[in-house]
Amino acid sequence: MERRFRPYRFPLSFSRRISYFQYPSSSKYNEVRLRVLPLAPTYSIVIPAYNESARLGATLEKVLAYVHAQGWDAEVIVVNDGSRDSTGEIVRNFAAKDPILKLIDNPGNRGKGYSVRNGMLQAQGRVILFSDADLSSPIEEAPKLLSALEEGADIAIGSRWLRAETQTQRQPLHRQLFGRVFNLLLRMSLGLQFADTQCGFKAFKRAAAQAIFPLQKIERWGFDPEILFLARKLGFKVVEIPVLWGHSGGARINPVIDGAKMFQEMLRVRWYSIIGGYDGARPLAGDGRSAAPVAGESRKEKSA
Ligand SMILES: Nc1nc2c(ncn2[C@@H]2O[C@H](COP(=O)(O)OP(=O)(O)OP(=O)(O)O)[C@@H](O)[C@H]2O)c(=O)[nH]1
Ligand SMILES: [Mg+2]
Repeated sequence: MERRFRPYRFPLSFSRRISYFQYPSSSKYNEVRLRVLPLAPTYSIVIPAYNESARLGATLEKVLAYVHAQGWDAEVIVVNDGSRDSTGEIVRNFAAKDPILKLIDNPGNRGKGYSVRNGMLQAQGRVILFSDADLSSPIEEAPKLLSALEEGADIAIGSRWLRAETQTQRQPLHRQLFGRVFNLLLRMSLGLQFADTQCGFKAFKRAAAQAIFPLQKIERWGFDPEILFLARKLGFKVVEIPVLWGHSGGARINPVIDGAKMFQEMLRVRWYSIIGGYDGARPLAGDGRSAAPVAGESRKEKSA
């Protein structure tokens, strides 16, 4: 018997969907495209915020104005860490006027480490940067970190101590001393050879963030050394970049109490690594979105 080729007929709903792709001018096509292929922004800026009502308004104004002035295709995410003041409301008010701003609410006050992880894992950008809400490092410093990623690093961390003269407003002496002792202990306990692990201004390529943050266990102040420890374990390239930094005051960290907790957290990181708590850690296979965008990739620059 002669065998005739019969084209396979897709079920109706599916074939309809295909046809939307064949007719890109139809409005149905755009509907489907947005649902099936959500467009990821180039940059995500994550800002952890706990009781930041006094300074968050000014910070959001600066960050949003800067992002728009640069023409960046970006999202800004504030992670509200169970604030008891009007932090959430401030973000909602700004977000009503600017859709690139998003609010994530933690389930109560969980710490800066938890907040950063929550934001980093929900961020959609190809590069994800986190910054303290007090903008101790001005947002205008971001291109320094982004350039380092373009040049091949997976992670670029702001540093206040690589060139100490970049500190426009120094911390009080006791905080500087505490920071240096902490750094020494980090070198001894985790072998981390960075001048400054604690600067709240760090940028990650998406693949690095997606590999590291799911493994993070430390939820409070000691999370920075843990993510740097994990970055080394997973073989990511980390570079330290001197950035401008001005101490903003407020003194919400107690060097003695928080210092003791951070030391305990360092030992926990060492302990977890000994008992295999971070095993199974594998860099994610390239998801096609891991490459650092180049400056020319922002929408404005593209169309210019
Ligand atoms: N203090 C505090 N900050 C948190 C918490 N969760 C998230 N954060 C955010 O973590 C960032 C750093 O907090 P800061 O209080 O500025 O800490 P710091 O810069 O190390 O210390 P200061 O010298 O007091 O500014 C800010 O964006 C906070 O809003 C928390 O539970 N407590
Ligand atoms: Mg601060």
